[in-house]
Amino acid sequence: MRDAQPRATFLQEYQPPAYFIERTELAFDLYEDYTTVLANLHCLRNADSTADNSLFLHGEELELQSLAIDGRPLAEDEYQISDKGLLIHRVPEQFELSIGTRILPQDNASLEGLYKSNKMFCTQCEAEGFRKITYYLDRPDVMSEFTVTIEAEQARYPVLLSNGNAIHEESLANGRHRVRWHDPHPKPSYLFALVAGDLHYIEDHFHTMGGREVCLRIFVEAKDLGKCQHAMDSLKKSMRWDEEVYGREYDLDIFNIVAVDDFNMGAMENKSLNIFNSSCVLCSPETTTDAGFQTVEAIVAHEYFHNWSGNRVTCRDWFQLSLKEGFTVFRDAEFSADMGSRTVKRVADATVLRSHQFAEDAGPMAHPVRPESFIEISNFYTLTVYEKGAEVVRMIHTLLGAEAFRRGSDLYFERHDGQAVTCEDFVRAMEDASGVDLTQFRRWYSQAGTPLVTVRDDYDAEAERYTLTVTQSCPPTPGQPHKEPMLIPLAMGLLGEAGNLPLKLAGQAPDAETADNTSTVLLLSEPEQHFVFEQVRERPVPSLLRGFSAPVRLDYNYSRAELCALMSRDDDGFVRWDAAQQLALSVLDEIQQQLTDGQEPSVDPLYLDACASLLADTSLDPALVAEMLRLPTESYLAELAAAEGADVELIHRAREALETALAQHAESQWLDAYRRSVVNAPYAPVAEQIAARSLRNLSLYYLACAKAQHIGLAQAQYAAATNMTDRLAALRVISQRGTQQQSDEALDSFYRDWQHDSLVINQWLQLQSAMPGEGALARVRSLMDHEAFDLRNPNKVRALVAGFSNNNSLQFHRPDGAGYAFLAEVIEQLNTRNPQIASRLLNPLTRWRNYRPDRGELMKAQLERLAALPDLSVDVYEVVSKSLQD
Ligand code: B3K
Ligand code: ZN
Repeated sequence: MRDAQPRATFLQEYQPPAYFIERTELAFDLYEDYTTVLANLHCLRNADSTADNSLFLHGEELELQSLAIDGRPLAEDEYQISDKGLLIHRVPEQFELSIGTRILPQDNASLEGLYKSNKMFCTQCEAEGFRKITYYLDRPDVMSEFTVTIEAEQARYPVLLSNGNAIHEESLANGRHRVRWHDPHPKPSYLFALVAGDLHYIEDHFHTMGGREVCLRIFVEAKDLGKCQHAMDSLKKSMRWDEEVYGREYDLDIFNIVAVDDFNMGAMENKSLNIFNSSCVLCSPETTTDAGFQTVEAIVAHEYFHNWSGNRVTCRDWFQLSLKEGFTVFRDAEFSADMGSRTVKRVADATVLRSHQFAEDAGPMAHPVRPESFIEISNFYTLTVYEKGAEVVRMIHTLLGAEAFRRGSDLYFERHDGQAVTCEDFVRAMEDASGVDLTQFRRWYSQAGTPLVTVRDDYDAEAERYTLTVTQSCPPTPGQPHKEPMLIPLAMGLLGEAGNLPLKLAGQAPDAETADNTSTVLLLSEPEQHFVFEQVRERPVPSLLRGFSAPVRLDYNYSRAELCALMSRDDDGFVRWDAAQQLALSVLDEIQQQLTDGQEPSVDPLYLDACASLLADTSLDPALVAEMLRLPTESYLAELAAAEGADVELIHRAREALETALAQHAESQWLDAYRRSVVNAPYAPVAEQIAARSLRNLSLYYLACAKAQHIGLAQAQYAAATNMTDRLAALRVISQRGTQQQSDEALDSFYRDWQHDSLVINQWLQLQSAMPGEGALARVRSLMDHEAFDLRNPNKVRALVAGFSNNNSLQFHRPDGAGYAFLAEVIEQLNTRNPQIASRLLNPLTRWRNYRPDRGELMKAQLERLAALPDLSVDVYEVVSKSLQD
């Protein structure tokens, strides 16, 4: 148990800063065994503040070496140091504060603040990492103009980078050199960055719409220079797209990206010096899958878009995190939709929402998009803040329409440029520009939990009237027992025998919006509402929540025949996909029941035939077909079964039975799809090729499920593959469905071929973490001792450890609890070294209440064991203690 319980911070307690730091001058001296930082801070009292004239600066793990105000060194009784920071008892109205500190980047395993990754120095300051570099007002509403001088040994660190423009460079006599950077845009400390290393770059240029010539560089280790082109292309596309869609132009002459191997998340939007996890920037057809290429494009775009939504307009405090993250995720999702297939992107995002964010909303860490309190802000970089936050912005877009939304975003950027603002400021700009009242809509920011929308219908054939009765409710979440109704945009249509029907809502004048349209958006605002459609000549099938128009659970009692109709004929791609998923869920339910009753499972031929005809329909987008035929994951099925206590073995057996039935029933169609979706053109990560490969590789998987002899196809594909998408897909099939010998041989040969490439080997680790069979845990444990594994590297931990606990449901939930004990062991090892990663790994254990009591108790026991650790990090403490709360 920790000695002292960490304290929560509350949104309600927000106070403006008592002092501002108008200019920040930093001088870094980098050495192998320590680094010195000299900070000159030009401080000014905030005239609006009523606080006293003491000054508290955040600071952690720093060794103070000097402290002076306006050149006068402070005596020891003039200040006080704690493990949280530095308190100076009295300061003037305006002064220059000089602070000398010494830090140890080479020992910093938390990957927060200044640290070393391989041989380079780099930084990660969001959210509160800057305080590990120097004493500072490390809060986003203190914005300062930075000048940064970096000095280091020239041979080891020929490249020295920071934000803004390089304004001075000099070689020093002792083999060292010095570079000075100046960033003209005032920014909060979380956007500060520094990089020093032996780096090489590719360079390109971008002409902005206003005529600025921007020099674009991507810095990597020399061996990776050949893997930067896709990121560069993505950057240029993002810059153009932001000009075209949002009218946002880049505002400096330089934009740099640096790839770093040891990084806690995907990337960081530091002003003009984005730092990326190398897995999110490097790619080549030989080493990277289609999904990898898409990730790079999306993350490059996301970080670039932050230049406006995050940097030019930033957050007042960390409770407002979704202001920049939700909006920027919405922006990058729209960018990806424009670059590739809109429906497939929407399906992918809805899948993440439904299988992971809904689970978060239903679990012990549930919080609103704008949280009201936190113990450790790093724990709130969540799917709720990011993905649900993006859905909230998307709903505003739906409610306002594209044009008014753009007027709203223009107003927001213009009104708040250079400011640190709140979610409320964003919503108000949207309201002011559109005239739409978003009063009730604001509850999406303050209420946690996933609303449930229940739809019932009635058709009066004589009156040709069709009535939908829609109710909404939202389950209680921690600290929020009662919820108010939300404003929910429910996009819908009606499907008839010959296609979608024209809609005529009673009481609504037939205008251009609805008269000839087959799609409309119903606004739900009450606990119960009725919507009456007239001149409906046949009993329709309702096509609901088109395009996943709101992050809600939808309940309508579809018959299987109705789901088949939607799946094969509806106009809306998302609804078609969703119908296929719901049909699979209903069939899986039935199989589980059969298994529970001790019967042989028998699969409804309606489902199998619908899948077979889908597969045979070459007029459809192959990517969407593949997504429709992919069965829900075991962990998602476990979430759905949470209310009655998920039975992992039953879920697994039912899913296997359905997979086998689908594989065998449509074997000839799978074979045909496999053959016809071959891509003969040279590899390119474009929508058409990606779609073909995705259907082809799914077909390969099902073929191997249908018959052992089809492993031969996978082996042939593995041998002939010229890109990583096809190679890895074949290896996955061999390792999951082949014999022990086939699997071992293929995995060994892959390792021999790719051991020199750490990112490729991460995919090899991840693939093995999900391998079936009772030996799975032993395999994962032994891979942790493999030369390819490194506990310090988050990518490797995620691939192997999170891969196992998230994607290998049956083996992670072994009846003896060894899977849980293993995870807790790794968390314990990382707890003090890298608390952020340790805390993230906890996620599957927080779900202990969702499982049958035998497993649930074993999971809980591991949480209790962790809770009792003497040196529990704040990060882990928060998640463990909230998970154990009644
Ligand atoms: N803003 C960063 C995330 C920082 C996470 C800090 N724990 C990346 C992004 O969302 O763009
Ligand atoms: Zn972001």
